[in-house]
Amino acid sequence: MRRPVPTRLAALALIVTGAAADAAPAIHLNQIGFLPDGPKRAVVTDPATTPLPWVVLDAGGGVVATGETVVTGDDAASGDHLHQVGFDRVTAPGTYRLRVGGTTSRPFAVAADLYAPLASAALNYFYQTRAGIAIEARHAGGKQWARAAGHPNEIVPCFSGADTKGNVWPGCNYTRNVTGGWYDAGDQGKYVVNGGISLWTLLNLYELNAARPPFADGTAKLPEAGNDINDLLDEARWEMDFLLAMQAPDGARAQVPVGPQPAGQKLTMTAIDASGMAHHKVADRNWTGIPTIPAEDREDRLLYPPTTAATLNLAATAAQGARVWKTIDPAYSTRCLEAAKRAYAAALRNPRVYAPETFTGSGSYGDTALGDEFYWATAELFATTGDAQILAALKRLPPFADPVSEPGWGGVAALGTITLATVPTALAPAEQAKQRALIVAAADRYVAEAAQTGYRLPYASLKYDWGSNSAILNRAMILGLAARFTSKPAYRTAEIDAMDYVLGRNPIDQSYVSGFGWKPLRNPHHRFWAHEKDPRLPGPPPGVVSGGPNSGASADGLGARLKGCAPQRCWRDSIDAYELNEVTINWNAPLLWIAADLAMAR
Ligand code: 9MR
Ligand code: 9MR
Repeated sequence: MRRPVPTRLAALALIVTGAAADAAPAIHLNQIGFLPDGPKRAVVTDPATTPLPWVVLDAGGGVVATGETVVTGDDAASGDHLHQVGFDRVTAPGTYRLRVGGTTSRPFAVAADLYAPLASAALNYFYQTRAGIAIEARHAGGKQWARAAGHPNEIVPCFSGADTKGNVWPGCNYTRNVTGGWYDAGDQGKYVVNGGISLWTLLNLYELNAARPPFADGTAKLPEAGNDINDLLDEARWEMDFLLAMQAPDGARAQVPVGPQPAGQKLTMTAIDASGMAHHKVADRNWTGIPTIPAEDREDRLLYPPTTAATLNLAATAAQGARVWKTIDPAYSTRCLEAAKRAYAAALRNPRVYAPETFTGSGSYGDTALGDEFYWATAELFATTGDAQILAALKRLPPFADPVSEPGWGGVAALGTITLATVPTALAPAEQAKQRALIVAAADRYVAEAAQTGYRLPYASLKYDWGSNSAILNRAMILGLAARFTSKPAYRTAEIDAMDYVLGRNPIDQSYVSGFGWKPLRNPHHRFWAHEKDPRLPGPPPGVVSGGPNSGASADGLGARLKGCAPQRCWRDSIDAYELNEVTINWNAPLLWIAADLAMAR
């Protein structure tokens, strides 16, 4: 039969699709490479609906593996039509390239020590974000990152007077010396909520690997290196000291809103006994400009009112710290445990003091659902003390049996579950096994999600929130734990899938980590690493992760320009894009955890 002569329209369609099909496929992969025994996957953007041939070439151009892509088709998260390539069988260390159709990828490594440099750099971020101490070139990786101490001798009073909504705060009759700690992010606020999960993540990395913890003394670039104490713990203590300092003294009184407050109305204030509570944050009275070098911040620095959430963050991390430092520094351990118990009692006495959103100059980290914070603190206190009454209370709290989801600053139940699942405690073995099963069940869900996505990401939702990369990295932590508890390789594979995405296997070929990959993060929202605004200032040091795509970005000009983006494309490498390109301690902490986990020989 003769083929029908194409109509003009059909001919046009042929030309159009033909032109698209002729466009070279785009290859997206982890820009730092692959572990020899690990999964090796690339994602290819191409309109072809049938498999494409691929080859892996070694450094000399020799073909070491061949195959055909798997067509996965249209992908809503990226807006792309996709194929996947798997070349796990290339296991020999070396430098390779992947060729698909007419496109050859940039060179990538297959190497066993792939993640050690990333782990070190991710830890060094915490040093470089320290407040109260001069940052030295020899520890910071170069003189461009050296700076004078920011906010030294930070002895601060409580906020008093009117907030942005005209609520009048009485202040307090004491000051606190809160010198030190880590700045939160691109801003120079220091927040107990968020400091808590960040510190916990570092301490957990230590505790989980207590037999052979990463960052033995002298292996990291830190002023404390050589003090006979593990360097990860040295860094963690910088924040632990700060959190301890945020605790209100005995006899402290505060006027605070108790319980949820009707939106748009003045807060109803109640006088409380705030002894042992933690102040929510110490921060600038007004937003500082960009850039602002920490030592040149001229704003008032103030203690903001105590909150239940901050108090529970202190209780949880100080209880965890009491365990970790028990034999290393018994006096410090005792101090931590006493602070934890005081904080816990204070939170029980004042369970509904929420952070108001009525201040300016800093983020609010507001949270009115504190069941998870109570659970986390209770779990940590039980793990440290073995107290039977605390155990009884713990078992009555829903997260003891509820499904686990990845942790975040406002959702910390999983931190308690992880501690119960991993730390030797007075919990019966069968009950510890149940906690592990909750983690494995969450990991199973994430593995299943990865299989549904075009980029093989253990995150199938099309909602990419502020800090989406941290949700993905925190899922990777759950996956890494499941890999430890079981022998199923799928968990480690999905953990690596998450890292592959963060390091470049995404539609915009973006390594979201500074200094790693051929297209790294360069212009975070940061007041010192602000090279984009002032050429005399540096860009970010290596090892800093961007918050990542934010499909809800809307508050600034850039947000408006991103309207309509496919979720994984809602991102720009711009210092102005604070909703999607800030960096912060609670995002770098899981980056460090995963990089160290993948770097560890097992
Ligand atoms: O720079 C601020 C950043 O560190 C915070 O994460 C963010 C959200 O709280 O706010 C940023 O400051 C912006 C402010 O909220 C609104 N005006 C523009 C500021 C950024 O230039
Ligand atoms: O990480 C926080 C994110 O979950 C919130 O949606 C957002 C707005 O409230 O605030 C983020 O936290 C910022 C904090 O408020 C101020 N320092 C920088 C943090 C990261 O952008």
